[in-house]
Amino acid sequence: MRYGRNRRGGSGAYAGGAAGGGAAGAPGGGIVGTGDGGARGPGAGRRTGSGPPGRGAAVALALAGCGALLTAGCSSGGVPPGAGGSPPGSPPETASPGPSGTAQDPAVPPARGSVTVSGEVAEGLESPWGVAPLPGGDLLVASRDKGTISRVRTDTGAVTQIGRVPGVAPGGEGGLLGLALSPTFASDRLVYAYFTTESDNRIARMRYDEQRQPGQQLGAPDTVLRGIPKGVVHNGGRIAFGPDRMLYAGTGETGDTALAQDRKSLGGKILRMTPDGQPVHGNPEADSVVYSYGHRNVQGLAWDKDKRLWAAEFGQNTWDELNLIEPGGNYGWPEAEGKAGRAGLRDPVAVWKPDEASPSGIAWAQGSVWMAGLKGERLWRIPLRGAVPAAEPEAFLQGKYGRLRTVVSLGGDRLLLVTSETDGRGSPEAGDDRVLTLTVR
Ligand SMILES: [Ca+2]
Repeated sequence: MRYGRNRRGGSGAYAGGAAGGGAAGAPGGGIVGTGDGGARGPGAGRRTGSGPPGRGAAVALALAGCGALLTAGCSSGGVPPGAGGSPPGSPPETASPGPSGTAQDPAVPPARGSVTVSGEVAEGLESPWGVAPLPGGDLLVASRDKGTISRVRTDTGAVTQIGRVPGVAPGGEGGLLGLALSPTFASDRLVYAYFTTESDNRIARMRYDEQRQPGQQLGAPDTVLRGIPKGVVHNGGRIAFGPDRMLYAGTGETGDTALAQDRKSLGGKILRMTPDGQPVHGNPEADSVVYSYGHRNVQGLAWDKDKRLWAAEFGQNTWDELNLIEPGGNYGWPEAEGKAGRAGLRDPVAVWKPDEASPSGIAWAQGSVWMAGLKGERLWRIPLRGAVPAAEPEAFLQGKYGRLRTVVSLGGDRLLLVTSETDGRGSPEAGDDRVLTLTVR
């Protein structure tokens, strides 16, 4: 059974599309940068398929030991035996003519991957953005424009609003954005949210009380960090707890490019803070939550099995970026976009033309980073050999579900994927937006 519309008329096999490591194409092709991945060109509507899938497609999501750390990437699940480096005495790579030598190294994923859409968890969602899997398998999903959080039952597909986040002022790319569960959610029931208000972007936490009436199950927000600059565009918005149980946030420069290099500003940064919103001891600068800078608009955060932090951000006209984040690193914007090779600036690990990506969420699974493209309407797989790509990025699901906003690891080979056709830049069709489950390799 195929769950998606397939305007390209494919066979339903979700084989990878064109590789696109960013080597081709002249920069500066006159594309208007939209920060959040602008709308497709005219006439690009998806073919209406054979109707929405039955609710029988809903699947149960076992959480395989990932607990509350699943918000944007689970670093604990699915680690293959022997992962973490080449075993001593492994054959030299020259034994393999391929680019990755995967046959000899179980820690490196194959050069070519696969994606199977295994189910549809929910449909009919309005401007979904952040997703947080709950212990037991249900999901919390944020509506950017409604400012509400809903619970999705993964056994029935039922969607129930649990509450509204007070103070959300949606507009442009702003609104209720990322969600994350407290690392001690089992005892404190705290849900973290990143959202745009009338004056700023901020992070607050609310207690989720399932004993109360639906719609009134969120306690009063406790703001842990305020003063992240807001704009019509480039609000960042992804939050996630890392393997160190600290809270990370990707922010944007709001269109005021100078903020990205201003280390006193919280805009155009990756932030690292305690669960209370305080600077973490050991951050690059004392008494600052700034962890890395020189970013344009970061909406993707994930950790690999070796606890490296990866981040995706939107380029302006030329290059979207996947970066390996080092504390204190300057990632270039606005001095550089893409790979500049300039002293003092950290180059991205991989780049894409914005038409092919415009990346929002990322997740790590099975040795690869998986990156959801908005304007690109595809899921990118970036197989990794340690800190570098093991092979060219590979595209999946191209054009099948429209704009893709959020991808979350469920551990092992399973991902959640959230579409973004109702965000004002898509062409929503019956059933949009959706949450899908994927099995990947
Ligand atoms: Ca950069």
